[in-house]
Amino acid sequence: MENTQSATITDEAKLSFDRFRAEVLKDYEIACISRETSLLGRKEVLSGKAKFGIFGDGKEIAQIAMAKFFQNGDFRSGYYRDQTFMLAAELTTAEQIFAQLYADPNLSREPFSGGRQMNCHFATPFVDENGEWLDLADLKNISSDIAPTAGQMPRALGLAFASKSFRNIEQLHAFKSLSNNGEEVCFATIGDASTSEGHFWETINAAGVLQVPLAVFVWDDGYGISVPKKYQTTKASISDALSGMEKKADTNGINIYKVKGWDYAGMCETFEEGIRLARENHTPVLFHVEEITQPQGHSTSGSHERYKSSDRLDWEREWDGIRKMKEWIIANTLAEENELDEIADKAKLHVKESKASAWTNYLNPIKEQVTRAVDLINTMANGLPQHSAALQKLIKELLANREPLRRDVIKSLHDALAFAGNADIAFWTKDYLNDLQKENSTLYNSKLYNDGAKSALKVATVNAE
Ligand SMILES: Cc1ncc(C[n+]2csc(CCOP(=O)(O)OP(=O)(O)O)c2C)c(N)n1
Ligand SMILES: [Mg+2]
Repeated sequence: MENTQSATITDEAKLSFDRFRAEVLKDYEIACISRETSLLGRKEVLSGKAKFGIFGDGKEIAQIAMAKFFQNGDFRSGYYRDQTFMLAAELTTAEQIFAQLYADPNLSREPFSGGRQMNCHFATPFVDENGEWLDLADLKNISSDIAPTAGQMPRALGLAFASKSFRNIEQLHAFKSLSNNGEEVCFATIGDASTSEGHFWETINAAGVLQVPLAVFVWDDGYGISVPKKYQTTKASISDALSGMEKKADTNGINIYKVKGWDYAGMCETFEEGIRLARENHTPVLFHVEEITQPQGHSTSGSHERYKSSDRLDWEREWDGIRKMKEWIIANTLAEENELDEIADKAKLHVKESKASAWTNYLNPIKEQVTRAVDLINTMANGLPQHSAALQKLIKELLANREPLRRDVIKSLHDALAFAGNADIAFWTKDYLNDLQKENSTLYNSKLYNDGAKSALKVATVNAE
């Protein structure tokens, strides 16, 4: 009898160890996928396939830990660094990140904004196509990212305050699809430099007074673009600067934790506690995630080698979160180096394939336009011998462009028509140019506002009497 019991305990212990190990290795894989996405993403911009890129390299491990506590019904109100969180929460794929980088207007490939937003600006829908609320209490929700830094803070406060209202106001208890008795937490993310903004301070103060389920993660990589934090944060530490707002047993306020951005196990433990208290008691929490890096600098518009010392660059390499996680896995005998290298290689291949597929899907419709435009210009060249050479030159140039944009097709058609004047043979070219202009306008200019049945723009006017 005794033997059977101990065998069962051993089996269970082994099972739970296997599950733990699998989860850690999966996390390591996500970190590698995210990093490779950042590295290849930057290359795509620098080689001209996208206009601008901003990525989440250096923040991978912290965001994987954060995603573990993000539940259905929760909201994230964050900023452009959160690609790893999105991958870990299974709200995006590497392929979608590339589709957005290329500004693919197809919503099934770029579901966040259909190519209208800067890259790494995420969103999930809150309403269906008729403007009716989705079952938000059963979904992981992302409030649309916006470019003005710290702009995510007031809306994060509002979302957290909504949960408090759903819990405390009886008339709201009926709205089960919007809230599960206020059990939701709003996860807000912000960079160290943006904590200097008024929106941040007002939000933190209001959260401390109102006692709302808000969890703020400060990704402290020490810089706001090229400006080091000593020039913009009192005591160069946002948690020290905020310490007077810390909640004590008999006061309101916020819980404040300091963690290290490379410390996988430490962050998992600390986030678990802070988020639990926010969810259960509506005590706001701020995690000051220190010692985080940005291996490629701020964005594709600059080189951090120009403003970071070589000591700082060496330190960033040494304390890279993925490197530290790898060391931790090996030190805890969860896997050996070669297994981790295999995971990293597999991740690289996955990202390479995702990138290629996103690019092909983005380019194919444009290539079809090129074929049609070449056909039409060719017909014009045959019918207008005096302009044949010039028109053939346009065709040659368009075909030589290996990565044509919609704009290049439009330009070729436009230039071709300039030669044709009012000649009858230009009729179908004009017609096609017209169609493409309409199509492009729908692709990028529609849906900037709610254009559904409940659009504010559809409210009937009441004329003054
Ligand atoms: C309101 C506003 N001011 C300035 C900018 C330009 N800007 C974009 S990112 C950035 C630095 C942000 O640094 P930090 O908050 O530390 O975030 P990090 O990029 O380091 O993660 C600035 C100044 C902006 N987008 N919005
Ligand atoms: Mg920063």
